[in-house]
Amino acid sequence: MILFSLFATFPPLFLFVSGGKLPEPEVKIELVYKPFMCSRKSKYGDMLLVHYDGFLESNGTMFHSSRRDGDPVWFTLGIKEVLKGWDKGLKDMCTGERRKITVPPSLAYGKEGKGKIPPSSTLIFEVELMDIRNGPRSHDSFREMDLNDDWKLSRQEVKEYLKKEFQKHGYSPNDTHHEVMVDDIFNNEDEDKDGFISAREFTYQHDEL
Ligand SMILES: [Ca+2]
Ligand SMILES: [Ca+2]
Repeated sequence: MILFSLFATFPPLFLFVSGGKLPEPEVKIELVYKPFMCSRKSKYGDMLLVHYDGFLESNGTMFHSSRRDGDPVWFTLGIKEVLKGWDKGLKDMCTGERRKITVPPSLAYGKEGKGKIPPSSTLIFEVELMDIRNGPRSHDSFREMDLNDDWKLSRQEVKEYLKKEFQKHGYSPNDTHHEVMVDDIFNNEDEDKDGFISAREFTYQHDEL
């Protein structure tokens, strides 16, 4: 249900979250580096680009490093696209800031663990925030997409937006997938099927938000 998620092409590493039902433990946040300039802080709905190293608290093993393994990762904060511990631990962060967050198992991979993560693992992440963008669901991105300011999005406007976003990430502007994506988006988002996505349809459809 995460629409306008252009960045599905940059799959987040942690899609599945299993958490406890009891009072949720907190994420411990330690500031490693705070940049002098901070014009904007991360908030729910923003898209964040991060580099991170992940360690098991138990023995210090590094189980993943985006720096070592390749590219930084884009994700949207606060929509459960990543571990709960990330949604909780990476708010109010400045571009360039570095944090160490300690995530209890219930906000990470729970009792089962996953892959390299043993059951009931507390995880430590050293995260550097590289960039913040308007999230797909923000008021700001709606205004940005609505080129003629009529408070609804036409197919053309959505297509323009996709083109722009893909170009930013180095894709060809003539990618034929755009048509398909626009179809998909309208199938899901245009609830009353009037051929436009209204501000309301855009903003409120998703239960996750
Ligand atoms: Ca419009
Ligand atoms: Ca509509």
